[in-house]
Formats: sequence, C-alpha cells, structure tokens
Amino acid sequence: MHRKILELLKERSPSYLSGEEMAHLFSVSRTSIWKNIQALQSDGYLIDRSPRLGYRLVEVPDLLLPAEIGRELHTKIIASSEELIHHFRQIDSTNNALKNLAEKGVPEGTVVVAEEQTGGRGRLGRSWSSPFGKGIWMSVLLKPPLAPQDTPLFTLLAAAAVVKGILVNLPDLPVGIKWPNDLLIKNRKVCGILTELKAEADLLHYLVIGIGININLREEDFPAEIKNTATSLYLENNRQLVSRQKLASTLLQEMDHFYREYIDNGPEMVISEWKKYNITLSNYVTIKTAQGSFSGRAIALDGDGALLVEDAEGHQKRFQAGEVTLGKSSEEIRPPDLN
Ligand code: BTX
Repeated sequence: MHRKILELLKERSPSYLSGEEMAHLFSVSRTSIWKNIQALQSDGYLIDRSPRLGYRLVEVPDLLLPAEIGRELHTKIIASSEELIHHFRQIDSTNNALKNLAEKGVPEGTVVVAEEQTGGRGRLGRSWSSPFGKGIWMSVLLKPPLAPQDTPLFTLLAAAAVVKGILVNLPDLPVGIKWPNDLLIKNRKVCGILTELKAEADLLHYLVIGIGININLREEDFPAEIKNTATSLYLENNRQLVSRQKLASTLLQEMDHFYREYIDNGPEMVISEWKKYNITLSNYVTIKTAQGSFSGRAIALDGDGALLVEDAEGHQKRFQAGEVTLGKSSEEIRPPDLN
C-alpha cells in the first residue's frame, strides 16, 4: 500500500491527490491512506497536506530507501525484491546487522544499507568512517554453492562490480582496484570492501560482503587521520554531488550480474573484469602480512584470487591476503587500462 501510494503521488506530482480518490482507487479507508502517508513522512518524504485538495509529494529524501533503490532494479538474486533491502538510519555496522539476519535464516540476496554507521569496520578490527547521508554503507548476503577457499574471489567480484557501477554514472573517473579490497582514485582510497564468512570444514554457509563508498564527503567530513589518504566521488567529480540512490542501484545491478555469471559459468569473466580495472598487476608493491613484509613486482593473479609477487632477485611469493602499498616513491603507478 505504502509503495502504491508513493508511486501514485510521484506520478501526480506536483498536483494534489485527494485522500478520497486514493481510498477509492485502492479500496481502503481514508484512515488507512492517512496512516500510510504518515509512514512515508516518517521515512523522510516531504508530503504537503491541504484540507481541501488532499496530498502532494514535495520532495523525495536523498536517503537510500528501498523504494528508491529498488525502483529501477532488475536483479534476479541480489535485492531481487524490495523486501530484501533493509534500510537503517543509523546502525553500528551493516556487516553485523546482516550477520544477525543471516543467522535468522534470511534469503540469499538480502541487503542491509545504512545512512550512518557508528561502528563501521575494516579489516583486522580497524574502523571505517561512515558519516550520515554521505556514502553508501552496505552489506550483501550471498550463499554460493562453493567452498570457503573461493571466498577471496568474491572480494574481487565486489570490487569489479563497484568500479563498473561508478563508471556507469561517472565514466571519466580514473578509479582502479588495489588488491585485494580497496578502490583508489589518484592513490587515495574511495571505497573499501570487507568480506566475512561463516563456514565449517569445506562447507560455506554464507558470505557477508560489506562495501563502503565515500560518495558526497567533503574534506571536513573525513577524520584528521585519513584526510590525506582518503577521497570521495564528490571531490573527484569537480565537486558535483553524486546521486547515492542511483549509484547504489547500479552497483547492485552489476553485482547481481557478476554473481550469476560466476555461479553459472565460473569465475573467468569476474577475473577478467577485475584485471581490466586493477592498478596492482605489473606495479611495484610492498605487501605486509602477519609474517612480515615483501617487496617486488606484482606479476600475476591466480585463479583463486591470490597475488603473485616477484622480488629483484627473482624470488616469487604467493599471497592470499595482505596489506599492499603501491609503487616506489620514484615510480609512477600505472593507471587502470579502461580501453
Ligand atoms: P581496511 O582495513 O582495508 O581499511 C581500513 C582503513 O582505511 C582504516 O584503518 C583507515 O585508515 C582507512 N579508512 C577508514 N575509513 C575510511 C573511509 N571512509 N575512507 C577511506 N579510508 C578510510 C576496508 O578495510 C574495508 C572497509 C569496509 C567498510 C564497509 S561499510 C559497510 C560494511 N560494514 C562495515 O562495518 N564494514 C563494511
């Protein structure tokens, strides 16, 4: 009902629509129409009420509401219906919220999105700054019929889908993927991905893929400690605001497409898309892990998502996880090859 009333108000905007007409159209009471209008208002829709003329939609809020993100979506698994999108104004972490939902048995493709995170997380317990209404802080639940060892490929899948989603909206941005989980523009972080899983032995129960994208943050929205290493799409887009709703929707569309392709035909297409946008391969890298640090040229990506690095003496090492720093100070970082 909520949704139908909203669509009708949008259709008729900027004209008024009487409560009586809506009640008649949907065969419900005027009280029920009024209650639904109140629910829409509490979601943030600005609806004017005139005692003589009825209701008029004045403004759609710039929030990541399911009715707005879901409107243009034609996905089959991820957010395939609006009910699969859970929206919060504020939450500790969308990954935590989605893990809780997953434990209650919600279906694959469920999405949690928040306007603000108070305990947004990165890897190794690091924090992820997530101010209100400025970014996309979102988690997606997947239950691929695969083994836990394949998990790293899903971080790559998400990264490639986010780049594609960004480029559909902002085709000229030089956004590239730094292995394994960061998106950079001019060597500054614009997006981070945190993939978590529940598994036992070789059975994967579920994956929660958390995606944080800095969309409309200005310099003052970043905490001091990341001011020089982080950026946002707004800052890189000549300070023009970017529609979070549109970007969230495109990104879910791309992710659904990549995911189905992976499940149906294997990971080749995902890997080749990732390679197209990556800024890690053939660059000089320093990679830090719990075992220490290793520097050399990133020479290949394995079929399971691991990175192969070769040092100056020709020693090769394979990494499944780690913290990568790109380039030597004297060396330019190769931009992504978008052709
Ligand atoms: P990471 O461990 O690779 O990066 C974390 C580091 O990035 C921090 O230590 C800090 O230096 C820097 N950082 C923190 N916030 C930002 C920011 N907004 N922009 C740029 N740099 C930042 C990256 O982890 C994975 C982040 C995933 C975030 C998503 S948001 C939705 C989901 N829910 C959740 O709690 N986490 C994920």
